[in-house]
Amino acid sequence: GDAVPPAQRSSWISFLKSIASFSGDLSSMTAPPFILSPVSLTEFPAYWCEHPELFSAISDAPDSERRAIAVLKWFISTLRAQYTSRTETMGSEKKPLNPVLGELFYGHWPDENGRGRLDLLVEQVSHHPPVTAYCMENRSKGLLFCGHNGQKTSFSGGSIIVKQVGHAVLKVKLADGNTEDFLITFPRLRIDGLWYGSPYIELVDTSYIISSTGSVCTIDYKGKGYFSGKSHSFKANLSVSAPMHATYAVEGLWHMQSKVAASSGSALAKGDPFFDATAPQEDVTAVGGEDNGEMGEFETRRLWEKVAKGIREGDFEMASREKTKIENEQRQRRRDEAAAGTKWPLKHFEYMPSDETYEWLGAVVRITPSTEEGYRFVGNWPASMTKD
Ligand code: 0T9
Repeated sequence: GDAVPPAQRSSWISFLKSIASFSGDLSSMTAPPFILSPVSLTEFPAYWCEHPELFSAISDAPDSERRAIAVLKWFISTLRAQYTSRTETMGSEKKPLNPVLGELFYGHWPDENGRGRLDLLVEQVSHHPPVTAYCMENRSKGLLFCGHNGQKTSFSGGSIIVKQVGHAVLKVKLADGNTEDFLITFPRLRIDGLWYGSPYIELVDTSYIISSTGSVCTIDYKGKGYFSGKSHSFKANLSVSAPMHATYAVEGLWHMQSKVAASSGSALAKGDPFFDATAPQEDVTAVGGEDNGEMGEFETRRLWEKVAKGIREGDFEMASREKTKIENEQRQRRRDEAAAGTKWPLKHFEYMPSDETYEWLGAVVRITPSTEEGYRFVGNWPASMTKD
């Protein structure tokens, strides 16, 4: 079926044409109303927090072999929300709001069943091109996960190909006082279904999880017609070197079930279920910054309030008027800064032209590119988030 409303057909086609003839920053292109989402990209890092109990379990693992498995399980558990949730809740992938420089998002997931409280902080660290930086911390468990994400898009065979530019590092504080670092890279996306106005994401290519104790996990993603022939298929090959050498393979569907396909170690047995993304889950509603009455003008839900309301209620005139207001205000700020010779100060991150952890751990798999910029987390958690 065709999901494009008849009155928006021609504007959808010209949108697709401009995508096809242009590669770069899609987020700033104007799209027809039916495809707009009222949610800004600064809220997307919350997908990493959808399974706080699996994140917390990383710190409970007794050795680096079981820790590598726990990290893989947590990583796989986030994919369903990251890549299928808009299609599940809104009927198709939608175009998110394009964050402004300095836009912020805070949230936390309360402590339940001993999992510890999980805090999330997000800052838009670049507007042109869009780059979002984030940090997620479970202080009581000694877990800190920080990363940044931008996108390079191109058009091929009727689909949008999105290379995620950026990476994340998970730091696990161990009982002996040492820290284990995991470099996590992101898969490539193919956005299909564009012609019919019902875009959805397929994951393709490879992503990695590489640890400072020598474990290497290579995750291959395939759509319909590969491996199992089903869409959203993956195969993960994990090799660990401590306490002993062992290899594991996990395969399945990242939005459904996966199982252990091969094992040479004792931590998992061939045939064991690995992760079930369809299993009912405990309530993981985030508590947002709006609850403590200190939401500033740059916090995403306040900044975009009227635009989001317009999109939700079908008042696209108001949405577009309010969006123009925000954009003009931004342009004015940039002009004022240029005139004053100042730069917008980031609140929580510091730009690094190259990230040592990426280079060091990425070298293990001869990662490309061999070097990447990074954003060092400088802290400054809002006072309300460090209370308990
Ligand atoms: C990091 C994620 C990312 C952000 C989104 C490509 C995309 C922007 C980036 C990569 C998250 O951890 C995971 C999920 C979805 C990604 C988005 C899907 C998408 O379509 C947008 C781009 C910018 C568009 O809006 C393209 C135009 C649109 C009409 C297609 C629906």
